[in-house]
Amino acid sequence: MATLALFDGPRTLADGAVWLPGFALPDDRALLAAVEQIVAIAPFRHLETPGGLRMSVAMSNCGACGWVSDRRGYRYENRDPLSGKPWPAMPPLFRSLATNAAASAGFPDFAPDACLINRYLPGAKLSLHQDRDEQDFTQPIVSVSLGLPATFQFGGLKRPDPVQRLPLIHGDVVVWGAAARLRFHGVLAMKAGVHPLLGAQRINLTFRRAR
Ligand code: MD3
Ligand code: FE
Repeated sequence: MATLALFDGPRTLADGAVWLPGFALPDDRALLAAVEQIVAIAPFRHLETPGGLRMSVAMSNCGACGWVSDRRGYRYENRDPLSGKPWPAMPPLFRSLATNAAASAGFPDFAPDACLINRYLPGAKLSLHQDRDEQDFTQPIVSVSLGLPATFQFGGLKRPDPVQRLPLIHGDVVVWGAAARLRFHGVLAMKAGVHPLLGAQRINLTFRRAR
């Protein structure tokens, strides 16, 4: 008897951007349990932008270094500024999911040292931006979406370039490398809803090689 396929193969969204619909579905419960363990040590917090605004997305990190923002700027730090302790280790499942996804998208050597964990409650958004705080832009970024659906905005290499809208749902993984690596992107304000596993939230994991 045939089983239901959870993952129907990579799809190219744009040069360098590969969408793996449902790639993380088999691991969703284990991923969520690992997030809960991480945020018990390094809680979600609303970072301040260099301009003094409070981000609507709440963030934490795991791995050797983590992304932070404050009045002094955006950067990677080896320690959680809230506790002064190293960020929680990257769980083996996170690392294997990210490296397997990257390999499926044509990046066999991806070795992430940072995982930023973004939590969106209804109303939270991420304005159009580029990810430029990493050392090596030849390394991709792998994103994993869990929970409520989001409308992702995928623009060009300049802020005013036209923006595509893409629905990202629970279990989707996208690998953003090569020509897509420095494209502007963002997330529209989250709509209210309830996801059967995560409740009224979306969690996004972004795996990066920061250093
Ligand atoms: C395209 N996060 O944390 S993931 C971020 O859903 C971020 O939380 C969003 O943008 C989120 O920086 C989007 C998708 C993503 C991540 C990095 C990219 C798309 C990207 C880098 C280059 C191009
Ligand atoms: Fe980003």
